[in-house]
Amino acid sequence: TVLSGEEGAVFQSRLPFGKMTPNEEACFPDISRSGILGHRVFLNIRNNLLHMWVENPKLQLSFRSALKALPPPFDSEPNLVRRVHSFLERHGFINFGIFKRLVPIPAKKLGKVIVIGAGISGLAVAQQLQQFGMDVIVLEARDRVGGRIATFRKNSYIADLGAMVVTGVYGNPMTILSKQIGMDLVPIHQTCPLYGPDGKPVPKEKDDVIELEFNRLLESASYLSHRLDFNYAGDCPVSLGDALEWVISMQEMQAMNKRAQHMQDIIAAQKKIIEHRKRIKAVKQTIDALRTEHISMVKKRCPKGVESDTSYARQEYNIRHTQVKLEDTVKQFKELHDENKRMVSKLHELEQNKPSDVYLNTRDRLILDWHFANLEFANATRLNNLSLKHWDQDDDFEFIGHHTTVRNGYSCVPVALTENLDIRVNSAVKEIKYGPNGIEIVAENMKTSNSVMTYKADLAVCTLTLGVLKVAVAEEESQQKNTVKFDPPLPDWKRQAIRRLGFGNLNKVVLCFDRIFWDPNANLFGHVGSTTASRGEMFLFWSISSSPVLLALVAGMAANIVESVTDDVIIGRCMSVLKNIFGNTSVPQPKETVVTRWRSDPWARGSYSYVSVGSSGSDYDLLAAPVIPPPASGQRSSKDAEGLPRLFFAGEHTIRNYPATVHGAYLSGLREAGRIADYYLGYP
Ligand code: HUF
Repeated sequence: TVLSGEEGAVFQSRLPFGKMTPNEEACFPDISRSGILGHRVFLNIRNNLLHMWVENPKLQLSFRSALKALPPPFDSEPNLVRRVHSFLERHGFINFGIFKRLVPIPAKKLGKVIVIGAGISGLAVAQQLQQFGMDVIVLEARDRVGGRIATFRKNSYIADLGAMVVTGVYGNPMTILSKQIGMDLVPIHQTCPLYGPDGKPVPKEKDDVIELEFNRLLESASYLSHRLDFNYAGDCPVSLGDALEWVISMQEMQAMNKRAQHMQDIIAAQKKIIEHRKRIKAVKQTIDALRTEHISMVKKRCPKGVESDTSYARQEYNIRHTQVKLEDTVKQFKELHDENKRMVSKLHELEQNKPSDVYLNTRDRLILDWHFANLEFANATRLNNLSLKHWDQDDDFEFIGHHTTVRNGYSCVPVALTENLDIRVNSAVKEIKYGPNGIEIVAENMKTSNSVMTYKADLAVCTLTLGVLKVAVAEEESQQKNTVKFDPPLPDWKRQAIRRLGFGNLNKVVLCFDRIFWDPNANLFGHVGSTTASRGEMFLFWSISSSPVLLALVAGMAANIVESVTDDVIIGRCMSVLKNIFGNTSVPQPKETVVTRWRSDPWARGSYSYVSVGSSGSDYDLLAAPVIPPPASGQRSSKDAEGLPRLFFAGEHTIRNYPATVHGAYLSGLREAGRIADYYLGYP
């Protein structure tokens, strides 16, 4: 219920319902200072407007229609309503995406922008700036839009080669886009049966136990980092992988200690039994002696009246006394004998319940490795590359609600976002020159080789992937021929952040069959690899299409290795994994196949960013920060132009709270459009 109505709309917009954000306070200093009543009026207007937009995102929420729909008394302050409306529009809280316009975009353009890259972030920033009245051109090196959103379509087969999952519904801008665009969102059934290296199903109970252990290991690693501040080994920052292996070796040591303790317990129990048996033997000897004595006494017994009464009484007393002693000793013997039995059975029990001398046996370790592979998939890199302290710094910003896939292919989103934009595909940017008076972009036409175009504009938005930026910086430093050259070179703080933050890899193998031979009710199934090193190789299969298509994931170390192997070999590997699970005769030859190679892709150079060892969340902020050109030497620039940023950055690697995602990239585009408008169009 919290997630519906006005409160739901505010939650969907990632804003606090009853509070102004720091950004709002900065943009509305008068309200911020005005006390509780002023705050209430502001929040009521803001929340009402958000509600109107979220309820009907297919239609522009114009200032006029908003004012008309506002309940009294909030409609009595049109000036404030106008300011709140402009604020929400500029910062991408309302009127974003694809919707029917009520107010036409002004014909007179307010400045010229080049957007580099037609991925989701480039398209978002271009759409926003165009509706703010700027003149926008998008330059894209590929022959298509979408970048790392890429859908394979052939006959009835559909498969996403890049982004595939909309991770969470509430707060996700993709939820609004899905209402505007025909996105066929289908929730994923998260249950994932596992098959062992031998192809046999891993029992659910076993899988649950190992998953619990996996979570415990992660908790221990987090404890090491956040409670014990074990984040450096000497001068070197520690990786998540190091910490996990360290905790595992501690567990192994503990297992060995437990086993040693157990052996000692057995030896102690055996010693006790030996001592006990000695006592039994002694008691037995006492019994024998007493019995002999008693028999001899009885044999020598004189009848009454032969001796004196006193002697007779002593004789009878001695016989009786010996008999009692004998009976007591026999009783003691029996007790000792019973105790011996108890001790022996305890020893047997101990011997039979030997603790394992290893923390995990080979099979269990491989199942644990499967979970590590899954984590390597989520982070697009080996665990040894992830910063122990910061790898999950964005966890608190995960959206709630189910995860969905886009059944009609994710590319429907970037394609829809091209509406009314001037996009030049096949235009590979080679040079980005920026100065106090504007920018100049040199782009090569990929279709007609050697044909070069120069574009001039007031500013540029660079959405080149972090992988491409890394290559550009490395080439610049080694003075190699540049893929993309920045002129002047990017400032040192930017270059260092580019170097520090990680850019990972993840690959997919698409297999299109003529029939389904797997469980049609499961969206996922896992395959446990036969070695730790190969744990990421086809470790997970997805079945999310309405046609018989399987998607195999190649993550971690295997993601890079696979890129140097031919398609035939990779498909062959997939087929042998599937035949191992479903049987030779059940698995037909695929009709179509695709293998991705995101690291080798010159326009991506990897899959998505991660917080590498030595990096932190603040590197995302540095990557987002615009660049102000150094003052031009010898060139004249107007006073106003000096100190004005000309180079802006968007993309999944520039958004600290939502990195490595489509929604993050999209939000980074909205953010930059707001920032550019604030600089170039003034405050609303
Ligand atoms: O690469 P982009 O799409 O980056 P983005 O906008 O930050 O979105 O756009 C950059 C553009 C491209 O179009 C390039 O061709 C172009 O710049 N370009 C140039 C150029 N060099 C490059 N243009 C002109 N001149 C030049 N010189 C790979 C991947 C990603 C995800 C998943 C799986 C795989 C295999 C599943 C997944 C997911 C998500 C998911 C990440 C997003 C990415 C976003 C970036 N996923 N995200 N759910 N991603 O695991 O939300 O399931 O794809 O963050 O698309």
